[in-house]
Parts: sequence; C-alpha cells; structure tokens
Amino acid sequence: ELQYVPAEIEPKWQNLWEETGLYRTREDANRPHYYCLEMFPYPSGKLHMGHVRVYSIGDVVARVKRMQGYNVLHPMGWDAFGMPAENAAIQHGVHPRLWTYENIDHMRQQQKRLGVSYDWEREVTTCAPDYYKFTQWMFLLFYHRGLAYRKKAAVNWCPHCVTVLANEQVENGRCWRCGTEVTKRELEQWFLRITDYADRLLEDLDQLDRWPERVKVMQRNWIGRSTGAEVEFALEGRPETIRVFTTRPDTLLGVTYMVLAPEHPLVPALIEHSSERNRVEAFVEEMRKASEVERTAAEGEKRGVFTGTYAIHPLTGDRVPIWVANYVLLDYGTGAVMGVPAHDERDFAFAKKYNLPIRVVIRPEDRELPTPPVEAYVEDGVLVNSGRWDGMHNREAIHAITAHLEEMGKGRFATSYRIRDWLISRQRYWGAPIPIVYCDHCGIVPVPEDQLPVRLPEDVSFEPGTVSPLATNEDFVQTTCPKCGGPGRRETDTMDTFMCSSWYYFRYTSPKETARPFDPEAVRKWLPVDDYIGGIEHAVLHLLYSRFFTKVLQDAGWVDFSEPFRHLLTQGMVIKEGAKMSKSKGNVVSPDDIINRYGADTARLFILFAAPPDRDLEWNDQGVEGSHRFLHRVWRLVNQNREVFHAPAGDRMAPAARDLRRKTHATIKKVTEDFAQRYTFNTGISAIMELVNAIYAYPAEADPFTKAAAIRTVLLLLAPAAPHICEELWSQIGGTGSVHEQPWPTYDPAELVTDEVEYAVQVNGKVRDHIVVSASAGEEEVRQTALGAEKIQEWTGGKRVVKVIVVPKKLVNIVVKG
Ligand code: ANZ
Ligand code: ZN
Repeated sequence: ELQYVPAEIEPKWQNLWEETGLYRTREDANRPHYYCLEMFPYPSGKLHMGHVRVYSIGDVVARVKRMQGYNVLHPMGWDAFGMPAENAAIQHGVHPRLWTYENIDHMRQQQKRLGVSYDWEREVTTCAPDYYKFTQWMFLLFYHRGLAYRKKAAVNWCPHCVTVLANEQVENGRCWRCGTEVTKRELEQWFLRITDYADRLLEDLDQLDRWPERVKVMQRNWIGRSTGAEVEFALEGRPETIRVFTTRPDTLLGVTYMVLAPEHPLVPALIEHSSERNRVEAFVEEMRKASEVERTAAEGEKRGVFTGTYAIHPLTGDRVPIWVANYVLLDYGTGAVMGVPAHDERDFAFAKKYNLPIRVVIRPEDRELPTPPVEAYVEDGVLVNSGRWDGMHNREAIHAITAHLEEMGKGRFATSYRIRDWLISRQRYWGAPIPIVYCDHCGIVPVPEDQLPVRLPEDVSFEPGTVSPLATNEDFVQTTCPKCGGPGRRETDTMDTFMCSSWYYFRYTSPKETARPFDPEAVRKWLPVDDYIGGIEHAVLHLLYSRFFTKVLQDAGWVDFSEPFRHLLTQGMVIKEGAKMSKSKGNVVSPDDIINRYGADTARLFILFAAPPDRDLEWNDQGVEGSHRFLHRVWRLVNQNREVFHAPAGDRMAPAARDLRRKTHATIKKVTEDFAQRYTFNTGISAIMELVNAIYAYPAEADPFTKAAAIRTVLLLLAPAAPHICEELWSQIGGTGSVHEQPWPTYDPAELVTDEVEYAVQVNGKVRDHIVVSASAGEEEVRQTALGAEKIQEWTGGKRVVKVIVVPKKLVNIVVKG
C-alpha cells in the first residue's frame, strides 16, 4: 500500500500542471465566462496566513467553476509600488526595484507551492513600465475630462529631515526617523475630482445586492451626503455675509450664536478692529497645530472664543454673537455653523460652557420640556417660539422655512458631502510619475499619449532633503515642452499607489495590450468581476476608487457597465489565541512551516474548514492535525478499495447500496450549493467528511459499483479544496485526464427521494406526534409504530384504545376512552 507523502506528490503535480498549461485561461466561444478575482497583494516579502486564506477561497471557486464548464479567468499580480520599498532603500541601501522584484519572486514561489490555479501568463506588476504606462494613461484620461486639477494643499513636513512625510511616516505626530515634531506645509498637488461622482457612487450602491451590507454602510458614511439648507447671515457693520450649512433649517429661530472654523477666511478681517483680536489669534494658532481627530472627537472638549463681532439673524434681525471654536471644521459644509443649543448636543455643551442663551423652538407633541432645558432635544416635534411656523411639524418646517429663505434671497436648499477630492500627489520615488510638464510659455502641459510611459529614473537620491526624490535627477527633470518644444520641467511627484490598484482588474483581461490599457472586447466578455475576494480593510478606499474609475471609463465609452464587482466577499482575519497574527504579538504561524510539515492540501483544507469565510478564523494546531488526518483517511479509502473499481456490478437495489447512493447525491447537492452559491466552504467540507464516513461503513459484500461511484465523487468534490491529493488519487484509480478537468458532478433528484413516509398521529382528533415508517410498511406496521411511540403513550397510558384508523401515507387517528 502506498503512503501519503505530500512533499512528494505536491511538487510533482504542480510541475505537471505547469507543463501542460492546465490553468491557462480558456476562451471557448460556446462556454460562459466567469471572473474570479482575489485582491492582489503588496509584495512585502512573504505570504502570511491572511494571504493563504484569500487564495484558498478564490481557488475553490475558480476550480469549481472550471469543472462546471465555464471559461474561468483567475489571475494574480502585484500591487508593487509604495512606501516599504523606499524605506528599505533608505534603511538598507537596496534599490526599491530590486527589493520589490525579489519579494515578488519569493511570494510567487509560495503561491505556486500552495497549488493555486492562477494563469501566470496574465500576471501584472504595477511597477513595470508596460503597466504604469497605462496608469499614466488613466491620469491623462481624467485630466482631459476635467477630472484632474492642481491646487495647494497641506502635507506633513519634517523640519529636521527637511522632507515631506507620508501619513504612514508620521507616528504620534512625530517623524518616524528622527522623532522631530511634524509640521504642515502647503504644496501644489494634484487632485482627482471624485466629488463629481459622489451622487452616483452613493446611488449605485443600491445595485450591489451581493456586497456585504457593512461595506456599503462604510462607503455611504465615507461619502456622507447630508441634505439641508444654506443660510446667509449678514454682518453688523460689514458688507460680507456668513453662509452656514445646516441640516436643520427648522431650528433657525433657535439660533443664539454663530461659530466659524478657526481657519475660516473671514476671521482675520472680522477681528481686525475687535477688542478680542489677540485672544482670537492665539486660539487660532493653537488650533492650527491640533489634528482634526483631536479637534472633533465626540467626547472631546468644545472650546472657543468670542470674536467681539455680531451677525444679523435673517428672520428676526436680532444680533447674534460670532464665535470661533474647535468643533467646526473648515472643509465641511461652509466652515461655519449656526448655533442652536436647544436642539444640538454639541451646541448645548458649548452654550452651557460659555453661558450662551438656549432658546427652545421645537417640542415633543405629547409632553412639555423642562425649563430651563437639561439637555438638547434632538427628536422630531412641533415648532414653538417660531412666529408664523408655530404648531407646524418640524419635518414640514424644514421645507417651509428654506422655501421662505429662498424667496427672501437669504438661503437655499443645499446638499453637503463629507467626501473630499482625492489627493494623488506623493512626494515619493517608488510610484508612477505624473505625466505632466511645466513650461514657462504653455503652463501645465500633459505628456502626449504616444510619449508614455514617462519612465521612472533609476538614479535618484533617497536621502531626505529634497521635496521629491525625482527632483534630484536633473536628466529626468529637464525636458522639452511637448507643445512648444521649448525647455520644460517634469512634474516630480508620483501617484498614490491606489491609482495603480484602481484598474488592474481590467488589465488581466488583456495584459499584453501595448496601445491601450485593455481590449474593450475582452473586458466586455469578462467583466464585471463575478467574485471579488479580499480584506475588509479595503472597504472604503480601494473599492471606492475602483468604482470611481469604472464610472469614468464608462462615461468615456471604454466600458459599458458602471460597477466593476458583482459579488464581494470580505474574508475575516486569521487569529491565534484570540488576537490577529502579528510579529509584535509573537503568534505568527508561517505558511511555509505548515506546508513543510503537512503539505499545502492540509493548509488549504484547514483554512477552508475552520470557519465560514467572512468570519475570523481561530488558528488551532489540533484543527490542522484533524484536517491532515482526514486527508490520510481519504488516501486509505482509495488505497484499500482499489478492487471496487474493477469489480463486476452487484445488487444496486439492495438497501445499503440505495442508502449510499442517496448519501452521495445529497452530498453533491450540498457541496455544490456551499461551494458555488453560498460560499460556506466549511459546511461543504464537513458534508464530504460525512460521505467518507458512510463509505467506510458500507458493507464489504454490497454492490461495488455504488462504492466506486461514491469514492469518485469524493475525489471530484474535494479536488477544489485539496487539489494535489485528489489529482494523485484520481490517477491511481485510473481516471482519465486531470481530476480538475472533469465535469463537476451533478445529482439526480430522483436519487434523493427517501423511501419513507411520515404520518401525523392523532389522539382523539388532536395531533400529538409524527412517525416515520418505510413506504412499503403495511397497515398493521403503521398501527403498531404509532401505538408504540413514546409521546403517544403519554396520551393513551391508562386508557382504553377503542379504535385506530390509518389513512394511508398521511394519518393515524387513535380513539381512546376513560
Ligand atoms: C444647525 C443645527 C441645529 C444643526 C440642530 C444640527 C442640529 P451632518 O448631519 O453631519 O451633515 N455643521 C455644519 N457644518 C459644520 C462644520 N463645518 N463643522 C462642524 N459642524 C458643522 O451635520 C450637519 C450639521 O452639522 C449642521 O446642521 C451643523 O449644525 C453642523 F438642531 O445646523 B446644524
Ligand atoms: Zn511650452
């Protein structure tokens, strides 16, 4: 008998699969297409268990779909630009390109060892010129559509290193290298106008009925659309007005003060002649240094200063004191709010603290509010102290008051968004150069498409001290203006790596295209992606940007759909001892160790079996052992039953054979649903385990055909999860071709029908129990089974049975007396 030695069979089959091109994407015209995609990794160095989990999930789906007769696109690639490569260059003196490509080679090897069925001929690497050429092309597409623009924005700046820092390089407000406190610096930067697409990004979420609700909620909050009104407040003794955004124009008559954000552009002019000028200036300076998070934390202290100036209430003409406070943000709404302490919690706290008046204008319909109020009343109600609107329901008043303001020219209906335009400039080396030239004559000039890629120069200085490493290479910087041919200077910033990952799934459909980012025909065939599998940490940025790109490509006529991912599966974390695996916790289990010890099939099986994919998975060594033992059991099942594959047919209608056939078909049904519809791989695998048990229990003398068919079914159903062992055993039983090219087994509904009948059992006309008997049971057997049922005896005990009526295949009625 052969031994199960994963270290022998796994590399053997991996090499054979590669030689025969088993996983090359098939494009038969008569088969439907299926695109199964896992989020591509950042080549950080080596795979962790989280990677193993996503790839195992994706691989099961891809393999099942291939067996079900689809053309399957199942590609892999590298999100290869980004900070860690550059940090390695700074810290260890390796060039980012070398570091990155070495990591890619290593991780690709690990993926191959896992036996994942990728079509490696479609691999994409975002840091390769043939790829980033088209990331630059995308930038130009946005630029020419008026969706890319330049404006000044603040970046993190380390005064000691004299360099810009990425957000990830700021640790607790200090530089990651030297620990100096980080300051802000204004630089010209490129933005993409994602806010133009805010409404569509929000509304199209409703189409995504196969996305987790949690992800959609996060995207909705990120976009943060609020509807309400803008109200114009005149200023006392000044010509300007203050415009506020409010979601509650119904509370307008409750306004007792106004607040401007500390950086509001009107503040300096407002306080110029004010007695409060010095105090306000000091406060503004202090706020400039605090982070947004600190300033707006809900529990955080609300602080402010009076400016010494007043606005005029648009309806009453009352004087309203103007304050500056930490809780108002410059870049939300208009950067100014009307303070309504009676109906807003933050305003209430602020008014209490600074002794500002509180005026109630809404009260509940069924009770009085205490005077003075002890908290903000934020619910719906009817208006009071609001003149002509008194008694109106506040929902109605929102509309009525805004309409009134509009008539007076003092306000309008308005919508506000939390989402901001996407800042894509990075003062970093390891990214795609922004394809722009600055010319003294022509200004900003986009690099023409036929001059792409703008190549990333090899030779730059990574030493901090310049704004952007690319600026240290004069050959790169100095160029000719594409428009006038005069001297020009290249943009030296690179693009946010989220630009690279926003379109890679298009590239896989036609990765060898040289003149366009992708072949629209190929995209029409494969997209939208059928399954997209990845981490919840991408719920907002990557997934939102990808949706944005798709909509822009749709508007430009490159694709004919608006959403790139039909079904999104966000897998849970892999944890050990209740915590996420991480170096700092010292609880990391290395995929290599597990593969060395048990083989890839065990690793994959355990990971799929231990939890449903969207839940966190608790790593446990006994579980791994258990999965490994199960594979041994499957191995022995085949090896101890070689003869059944050659034996003559026996009695196929004997009860044991019928039972095993029923079990086999029921398992096919269950596993098909679990693997290809519900994505609950754990329960599918446990169904296969039960079938294996049933085969072991099958009597030696029973029909061998049925047994052989059941074993073959186990191999076919298990092949997507444990591809190597199933391939090996398939070949041992003389199966033709690869197990992975067999048609997925289908079940016969007729085989599922059980030969049993259920009867309701009544005692004196009331149903007291149900019994199950063989369909062939005669009336007497049914009668005896009913009378013998435990629950029935509770009702008949001590009484006289006067009659038993059997309605065939339905009902037994027992009549008792006494
Ligand atoms: C008056 C008012 C009365 C408000 C009331 C609320 C309740 P959402 O829903 O998040 O859009 N606000 C407006 N701009 C702000 C800014 N730049 N910084 C901080 N707060 C700002 O919130 C809109 C509400 O948040 C607005 O409606 C405004 O306060 C405040 F009973 O106006 B409200
Ligand atoms: Zn020019």
